[in-house]
Amino acid sequence: MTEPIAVTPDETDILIVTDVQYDFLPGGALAVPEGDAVIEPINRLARVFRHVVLTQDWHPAGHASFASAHAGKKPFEQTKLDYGPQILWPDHCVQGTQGAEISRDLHIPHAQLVIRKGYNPGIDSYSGFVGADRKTSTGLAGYLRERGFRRVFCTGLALDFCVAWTAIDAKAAGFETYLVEDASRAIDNGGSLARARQDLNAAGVARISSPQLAGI
Ligand code: VGL
Ligand code: ZN
Repeated sequence: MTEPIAVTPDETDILIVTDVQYDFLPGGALAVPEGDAVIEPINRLARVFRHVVLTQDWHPAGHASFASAHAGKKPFEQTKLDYGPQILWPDHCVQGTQGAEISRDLHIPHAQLVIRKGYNPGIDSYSGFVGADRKTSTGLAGYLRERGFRRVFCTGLALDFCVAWTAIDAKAAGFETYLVEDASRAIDNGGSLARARQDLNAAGVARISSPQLAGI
């Protein structure tokens, strides 16, 4: 998509900033390559959007998505949980730790909601909307609907996991959904970025870059 998109700070547009937390930034437990490159474009976008929601990966110690919780398993290997296949990660974003904090370099004092996700010990949640069991809702779709938003613009970390799943679920919930790629970076493990882009296209999420947004 290359046409400009008119974004005025419209009452029906919302920016979602996913998981810009120290554990996903350089030096963090699950550092996303160039993860810190999202901060400047997100700050620029946030100056234009009147409405912003943040998500925060928020796991209890010993979470089922941690390789350390499965004997003999290493990070980035797969296992099977009750709800299906699960990639195993290094311990990250443990509740109350510094690594789980949202970066102080984000300047979004007007953000209106922080959705925490992945707090259920046995269920991962890449998406800001629904857990990996595809049943446990965070309530975000209801919140956005009740406030009358129509278009959702997704940014943050990581493009191929939490940002992609959040965008796909936003679209499935009925919102016109955009993923702003220059305001996002990927883990890209085992072809995950190419797969995510296919899934985003198939879902009808528009992949855009922030210069396409008029007024940014
Ligand atoms: C994420 C892996 C595990 C993400 C969260 O924010 O993309 N990825 N937990
Ligand atoms: Zn996580």
